[in-house]
Amino acid sequence: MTTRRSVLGGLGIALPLTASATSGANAFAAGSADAAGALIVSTWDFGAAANAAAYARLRAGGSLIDSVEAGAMVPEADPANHSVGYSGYPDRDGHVTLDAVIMDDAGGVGAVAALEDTIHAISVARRVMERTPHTFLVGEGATRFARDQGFPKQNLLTPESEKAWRDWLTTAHYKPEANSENRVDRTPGGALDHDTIGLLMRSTGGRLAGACTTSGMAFKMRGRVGDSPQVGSGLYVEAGVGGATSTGLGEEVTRVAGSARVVASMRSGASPQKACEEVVRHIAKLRGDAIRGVQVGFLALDPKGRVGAFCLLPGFTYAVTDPNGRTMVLTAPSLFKA
Ligand code: SD4
Repeated sequence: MTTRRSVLGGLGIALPLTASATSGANAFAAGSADAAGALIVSTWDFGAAANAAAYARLRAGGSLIDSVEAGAMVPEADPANHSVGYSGYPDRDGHVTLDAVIMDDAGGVGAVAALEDTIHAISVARRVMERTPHTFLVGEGATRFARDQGFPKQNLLTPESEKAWRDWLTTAHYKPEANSENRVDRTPGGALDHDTIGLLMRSTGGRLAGACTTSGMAFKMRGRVGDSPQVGSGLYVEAGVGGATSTGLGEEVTRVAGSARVVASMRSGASPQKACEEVVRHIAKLRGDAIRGVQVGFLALDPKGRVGAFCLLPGFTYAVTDPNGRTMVLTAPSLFKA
């Protein structure tokens, strides 16, 4: 065992990393990442619980993909989380529709969008990756595939979420609210909550994988798909370079293929922190007044374990879990003050 320190990019935060001598290639070939040196990052405060599940899965011998899936499943099953999976706020027609993507750094990708009646969209996305010749299934086809794969049909609209939707219908005013993900005092339906989780993980050997899952923007138009399930927008992972994930108003991320752009910037030599900053600045320049009051945040991780996070507005938080399973929730710096 050797001990080294990794500085969380640009933020001046140091985490002890206890790395074993296991080579990355060997660790990956064995299908298991070594928990001794693994690092997990995910979006928002509730990422802490997801990281804990991902860490536990890794410790139990799971692969990187097993672990990111296990992490993403936590908010999907949480009835208190009103926009991932169970109890997610519905679209404006009253249907809860889920978007998810999972990705490794060896070209494995699976995604679903507008999936219905199925809690664990991330697991269906994984089946798309592993059991179909495709990378992305949507709508009725995705839902049918979930049934074929044995995922139980479940009503995701809880009485609380249904009430929120019915209350919202009285005004039908659609205005995404920045940082609603972290509000615990939110009145159901009073805010356009959108609790996406994007989770990135690196093994001791520097291999990477990620997952992103959401029910998207509350009260969205039927058929709307955000950034989250789109490879390159909500998530992108590239071997030897890094991974990135996004949260916030998806349309502003999709417009610029945000996560792929963060990784491209890292490929050109930028640190994860600088890469997140470059893309947020680009969105701000491109969109000008159109993004006033809008939140977009990126989180990035590279094979060395450096972490970057940056957003448009103050309030974007993320959870980092070190190789010993200790988790910190940190606040990302923002481009604008408010
Ligand atoms: C979307 N980006 O569907 C997602 C929403 C989100 O935290 O990130 N919420 O636009």
